[in-house]
Amino acid sequence: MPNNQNWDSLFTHANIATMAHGYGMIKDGALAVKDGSISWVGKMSELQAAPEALAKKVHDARSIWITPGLIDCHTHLVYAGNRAQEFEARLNGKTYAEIAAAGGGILSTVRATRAASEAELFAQSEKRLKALMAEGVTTIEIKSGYGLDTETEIKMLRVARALGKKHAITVKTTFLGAHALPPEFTDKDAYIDYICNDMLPAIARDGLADAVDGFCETIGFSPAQITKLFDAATKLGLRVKLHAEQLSDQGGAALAARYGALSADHLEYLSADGAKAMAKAGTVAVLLPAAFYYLKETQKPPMHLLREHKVAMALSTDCNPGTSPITSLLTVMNMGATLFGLTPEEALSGVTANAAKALGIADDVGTLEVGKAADIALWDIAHPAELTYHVGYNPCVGVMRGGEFYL
Ligand code: DI6
Ligand code: FE
Repeated sequence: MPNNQNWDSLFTHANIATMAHGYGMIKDGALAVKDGSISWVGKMSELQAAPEALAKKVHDARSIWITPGLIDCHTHLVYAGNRAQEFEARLNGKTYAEIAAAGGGILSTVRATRAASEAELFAQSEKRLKALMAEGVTTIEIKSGYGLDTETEIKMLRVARALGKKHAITVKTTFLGAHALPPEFTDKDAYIDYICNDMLPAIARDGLADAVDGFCETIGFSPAQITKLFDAATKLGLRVKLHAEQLSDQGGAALAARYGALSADHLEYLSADGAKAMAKAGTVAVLLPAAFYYLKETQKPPMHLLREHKVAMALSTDCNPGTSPITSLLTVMNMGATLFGLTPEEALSGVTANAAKALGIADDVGTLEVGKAADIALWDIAHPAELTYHVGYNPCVGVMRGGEFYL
């Protein structure tokens, strides 16, 4: 593409990891932005005129690295309260089952989330969002699932949408009514019917959910119940995804694949058949090493199967108050490497190109290619592997989202 256009801004002398096919490195590169989109990317030596003649604003990146803005594609970021005391009780010897029997666990977050006003819920969730954004996150998925009644599920999704309106971040929302059985129900089938006939139509009517998720597990919902949920979602034109094979092999990944799911998430107990089905359907594997870490799990996702069948792998925080109270996607990249064996290149693909695929927005974001949104993160690092290498150190020195500069 000729580069004699009238660009809005131009980064010069940058090291660029486009993330189109692995790192897609361009050393001493340039990246141009026009009307909120990437309008040119290449080597400095390919620029056809002096930078000042090509763009209104020129930013000399002085060897800073540029990557796509990071994408956190699986979070339960919107909730009220926290479960630090439950965490402490577990370290003092109480089991998760004992805590749940005493009214703790997911249901304690449900109580707090139901009791919180929309403004309180927004304020508490916003703090977590800001922590993620400080590390270059420009797109986030946020699930409901701590309301478990129509009113509170809607409140959560409205808060998620409002966070995206106020802040320089794209928010994709997911309806997770099928997260746990609410206290008003004793029968899981009856609750699934309530979701399909009441909650889901109301949420779809208001355009509050971009996708539908469920928790397929013995302590969650059965494959037959998830099938009902997916039928209802599909009828309403909503894409699906699934918490699958986290604690046992329920055949959830293959079920998700049959419905053309965007992703199947967790996958510690994924079978070879599940991996094959995902590969065939183009369903992304979303790996959540922080939940694995907090739960002190020992069974790792079968990386060899995912690689053998070429299933795209994404990485995400699973930010939630019970099993993954973490707001650092960079730390999750490190955990993906140290706990699951992802290479730093796979880890970075997992929070950019493949995370975009997991959200069905790979045409818009996830790589630095002409025509995609100018969502970019700037890093004071010498090599992109550093993003996976450090823990507790944030080298993010700037963020551009949709062509606007932040930080
Ligand atoms: N799997 C999990 O690990 C979390 N939800 C899910 O479906 C747990 C959420 C919580 O304990 O609050
Ligand atoms: Fe989750």
